[in-house]
Amino acid sequence: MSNFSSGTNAANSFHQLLKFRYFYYLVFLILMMYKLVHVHETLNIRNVDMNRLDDLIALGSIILVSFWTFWLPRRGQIISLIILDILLTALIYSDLIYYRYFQDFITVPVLLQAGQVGALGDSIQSLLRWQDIWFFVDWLLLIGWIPVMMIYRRCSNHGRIIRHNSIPERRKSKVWIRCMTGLITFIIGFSLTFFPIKHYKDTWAGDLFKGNWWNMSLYNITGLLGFHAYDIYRYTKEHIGSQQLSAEEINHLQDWFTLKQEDHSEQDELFGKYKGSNVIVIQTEALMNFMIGQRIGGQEVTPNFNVLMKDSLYYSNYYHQTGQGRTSDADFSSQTSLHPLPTGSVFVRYPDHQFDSLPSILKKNGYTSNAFHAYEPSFWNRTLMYQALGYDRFYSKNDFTLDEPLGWSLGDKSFFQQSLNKMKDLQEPFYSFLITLTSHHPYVIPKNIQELDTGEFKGTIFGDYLQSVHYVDAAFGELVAQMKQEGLWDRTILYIYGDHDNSLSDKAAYEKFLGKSLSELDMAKIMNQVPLLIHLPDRSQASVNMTEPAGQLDMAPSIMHLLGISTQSYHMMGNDLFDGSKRFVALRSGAFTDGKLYFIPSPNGNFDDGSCYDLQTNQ
Ligand code: GP9
Ligand code: MN
Repeated sequence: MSNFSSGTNAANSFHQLLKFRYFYYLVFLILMMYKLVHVHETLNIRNVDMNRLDDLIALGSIILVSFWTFWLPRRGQIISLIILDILLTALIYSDLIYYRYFQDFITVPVLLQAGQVGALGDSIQSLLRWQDIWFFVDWLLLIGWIPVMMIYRRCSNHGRIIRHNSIPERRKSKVWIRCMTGLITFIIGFSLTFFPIKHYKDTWAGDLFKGNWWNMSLYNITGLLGFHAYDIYRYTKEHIGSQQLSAEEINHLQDWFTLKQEDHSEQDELFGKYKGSNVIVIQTEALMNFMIGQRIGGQEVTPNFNVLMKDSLYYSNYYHQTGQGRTSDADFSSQTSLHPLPTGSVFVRYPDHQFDSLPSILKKNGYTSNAFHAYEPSFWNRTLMYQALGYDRFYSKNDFTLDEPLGWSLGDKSFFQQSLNKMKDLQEPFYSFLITLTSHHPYVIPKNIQELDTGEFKGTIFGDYLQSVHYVDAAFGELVAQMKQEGLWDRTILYIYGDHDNSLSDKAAYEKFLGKSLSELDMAKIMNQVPLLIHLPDRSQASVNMTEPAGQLDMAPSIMHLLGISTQSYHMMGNDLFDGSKRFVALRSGAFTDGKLYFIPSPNGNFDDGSCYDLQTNQ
């Protein structure tokens, strides 16, 4: 008898529990939390102790996507939670698979660029792990649960009694309770998400949302669901409702390009002189112009670069034209001959656009185009952007052996060596774009590879900068030696430039290093000039110092000139360094120079408040 009554009690409690909508919601929260935490651990993203509030953000974001289910009747809520579970699981798991391949998350541009997901192709199977079954364990339980519930409902007559008891007053009060519960749940979800994110932003995360350079960093702040919400917001802001150009504006722009072409000549003897040569471009991290040819304590800072100059064209008034997109802007403006954006990076904001880019144009002309950079492929959204720029392949960190770990990743010496080894298998002619990394801020390299005596700069970041540049310079030396050894030297154009400044703007350090006081104009030049060196296969133009102004936007049209490829049908804003046309170099800050004048904009953005210098008199 007592067994029977305890059995009935248990059945009743079970029944009560099933009626209790919070029960389902709680199960949903636990399942989703488990999946987010599990995916986070599986990803093994280099994380930091700073992220102590991640779990709160994860919980808050699950609540934010599901709070509204309280506004539905109980059955509606249960069905909605099941649908949400299926959708969120699919999203989380797709992200995991995508991450295993690309070290990035799925974003709106990824979904719109079908090729990107398609690139997984045959690899998908190899990306699945048997442990992943844990992501779907609730689906399996659900499949078992549905028939149990159907049998239970058939046997139980409680449902009918409840229906009889539902009088309008009670129904009204239930609706009211539902509304309030939904609202309170929303407030809890919002607080759990918003306040920790704000805390990160106010402490270590700073300008991440403005810079937006890496999805992984955003993820570290927002969590996975927050990242997707932000990505949708970012995409919508950029693409929907944005102003379209009128036909008149398009014509006006087209006229500008036509006019520019009229000024452009393809008749000189250099046009096409190096037709069919390989091209290796090296974009060097933070390589600035001020220390080229300089010595410290009698020792040359860039001895190999200095030797190379004797064999090459050197541009002593070459400017970086980057904005907030830094390395990615230098890359973009050099490859497409277009200005980067005033805010953010083109790589991140417009990877779905089409560009007249050097790699794609060379490809059309029979070249094999490849990018090499031994870092995370998703950094600066390169995986996506390098497809848009038309490379055949992007060799990222995953394609290199980390046999010289240095700074952020692989040391430049090994990076060059391994890149050249990969080029041996490429069909010639090839276009290879290499981005170095060792001389990245904060410039510290281990003692055992420090070969420069930085004297009074020892122990300062400025000294560390010179030291790391000295290392990169040694890497240039090894690169050239290997190119000569492999017979590449005489059939390859080598184009080396710096990507941007070193972010060290303390005038006193430059004055001490250069041994003279520096004016506003001197400092403007120092912070914006990076070196450009072009080695031509036949050593013609050896030891020529080009003093006319030039800039990163000039790379694509100039290399095309040497290879004899017309720029007529393309949209390029830069100068052709070899056609003898007048130069005009505009920096992203609004500064500009034509070789006679140098304009420095005012911080207030008002043109009239800027300073304009006569470069003859420096007045
Ligand atoms: C990392 C490298 C650095 O891949 O390009 O970018 P930066 O911080 O110099 O813009
Ligand atoms: Mn850089």
